[in-house]
Amino acid sequence: MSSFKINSFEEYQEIYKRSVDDPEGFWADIAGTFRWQKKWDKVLDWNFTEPNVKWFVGGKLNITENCLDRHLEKNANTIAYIWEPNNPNDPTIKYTYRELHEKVCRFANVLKKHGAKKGDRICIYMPMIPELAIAVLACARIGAIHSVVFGGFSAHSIADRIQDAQSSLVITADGGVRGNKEIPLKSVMDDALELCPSVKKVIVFTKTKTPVYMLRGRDYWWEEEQATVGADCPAEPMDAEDTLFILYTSGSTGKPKGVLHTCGGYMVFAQYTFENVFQYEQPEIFFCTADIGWITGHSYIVYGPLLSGATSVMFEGIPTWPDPGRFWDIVQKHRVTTLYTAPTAIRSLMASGLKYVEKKDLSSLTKLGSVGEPINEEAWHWFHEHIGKGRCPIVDTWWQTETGGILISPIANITPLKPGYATLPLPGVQPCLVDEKGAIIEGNGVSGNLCIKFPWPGMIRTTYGDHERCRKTYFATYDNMYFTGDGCLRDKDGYYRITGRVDDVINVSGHRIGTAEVENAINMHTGVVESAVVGFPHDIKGQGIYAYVITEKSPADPNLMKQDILMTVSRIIGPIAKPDKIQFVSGLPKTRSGKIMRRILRKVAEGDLANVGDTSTLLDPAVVDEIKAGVIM
Ligand code: 6R9
Repeated sequence: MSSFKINSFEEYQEIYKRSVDDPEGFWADIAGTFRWQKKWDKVLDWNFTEPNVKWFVGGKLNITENCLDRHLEKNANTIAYIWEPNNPNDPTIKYTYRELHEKVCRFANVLKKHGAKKGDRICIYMPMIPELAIAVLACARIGAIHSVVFGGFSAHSIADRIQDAQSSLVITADGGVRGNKEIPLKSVMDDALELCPSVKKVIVFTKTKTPVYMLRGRDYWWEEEQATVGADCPAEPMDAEDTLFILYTSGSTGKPKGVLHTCGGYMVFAQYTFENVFQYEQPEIFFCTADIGWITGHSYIVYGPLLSGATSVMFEGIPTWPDPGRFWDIVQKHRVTTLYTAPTAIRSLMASGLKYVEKKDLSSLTKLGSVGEPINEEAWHWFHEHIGKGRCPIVDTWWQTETGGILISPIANITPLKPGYATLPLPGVQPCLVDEKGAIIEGNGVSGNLCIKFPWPGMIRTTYGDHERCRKTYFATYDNMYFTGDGCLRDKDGYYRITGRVDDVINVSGHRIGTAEVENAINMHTGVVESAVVGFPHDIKGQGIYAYVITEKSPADPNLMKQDILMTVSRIIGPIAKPDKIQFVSGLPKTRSGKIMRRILRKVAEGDLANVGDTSTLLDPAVVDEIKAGVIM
């Protein structure tokens, strides 16, 4: 396959060194293996102060030519996707690269027919069906910017994202199914669209045959439209630094931000990381269990595997339906070789017991992967022993929406593993640990805040519509460095272990949720005066959400009030942001300047009542005793 695959640990060390000594030469060699309509003039232009980062300046390309057209000559009949439906009794659908190419081109023509053009923002709100990948690629084909919104978000969240991006077109489905739950996607979208005058056209795919409202002149059926267009759609020439997509993610402040990625750098980084970390080779079967609504799905269900000409399994459902053996059934049925999943899924399947694993034929597996949150050693060992049968390496891949692809991870079968460690940076990635004052901590056996001190092609370029926010969030904390928001330790061997967020972001089942976002949602409830939200350790989810809530008057029916608050959060954000625990309090621990001391609230939520620390600087230290007395364990 490609010429940039690392073959041994010695080679890793050599290549890593070269990538630091000569980053431009290193990345130019990798980029040279792609199909460019015009070669770049300059590999890299950058500063981290504005910030302004440009890769492959002056180059022209279309990522879909690299994902699809490039494979047609020799591998047109290779399977691109094996789609596994939610209901195991429904038929599997397989698409070859040739079929996928045709479907993407056809749907791209539908988008064009409805006025979509280069630079337009298109919101995609769909279930995990092949048409979601097709919609994403069709946008890229014509140079429109896709903004995929996870199917579990509420109308309110969708509206925020559509308004922020000023999307003009929406692609959705009548409904979706996950487990035994049906999600009325179009109906949720209709509610969102009441608030979104920028949207002129909506294309609706028929999935569940749920009755839907179809507004004349605005709403069109996917199936009908695609019958009216041809299958030939030349790829729009894109500048390497033209926008490929926006993906919204939570941060410390209330409003999710639109992380923006560009065509050239993201493309190079997605394939480079996919092939190296997973050491992918045809005819392996790669199964990433993420949803395309998150970055993991963008990079390792859509772009990375397709760029590599890989065969992937795409799964519509959830790991626990019809029973907690579903992943293993899929592995067995499709002879999956590489399973890339999240610690939260592993812990939940582990809790269901071995009876769901024992009779399954997992002999096809050769590699395992983990992403989304730190993997605890118990889950690591269970995954290694009971799923990988001791013979499959686990690549614990650390990265973020903002990084576009994997930054720190073992390379399968090459990097010596250590449970709980993301191990070493990929060549081309220069991490460092920084202390509170911003000084780089050298040497091993140290810990600090994780930063990256040199650009990599897949990195965030801006936050959509608000460059200052991007600068402040990622480039202003420390001079000349990208700040990840994660804490990290580097052990005596130089191995990295990510310890979790150091900002006000909670990682619930691998999903990033901003505490401020949840607080804003809780505060929307009429009876609520103020709230404070913190994370606490949760056996399955990694972190759970603990909310301290001050109400106007003491609730007559506290249980009902809690239900109301949960409903409110579901409406405003989505079910994933619902607090696990709600404690009613009469006040919050605040400093004299009015800042909530979250450190104290975190300690209480963790149940570590003895170690809340110094409370003498609080406005009202007595409130801490009340909070401690009412803690929900
Ligand atoms: C890809 C993705 C990013 C945050 C990140 C960190 C946590 C992701 C991890 C991990 C420890 C790993 N995270 N992978 N922590 N080990 N292997 O998850 O992107 O949704 O943006 O979340 O997830 O805290 O900062 P995103």
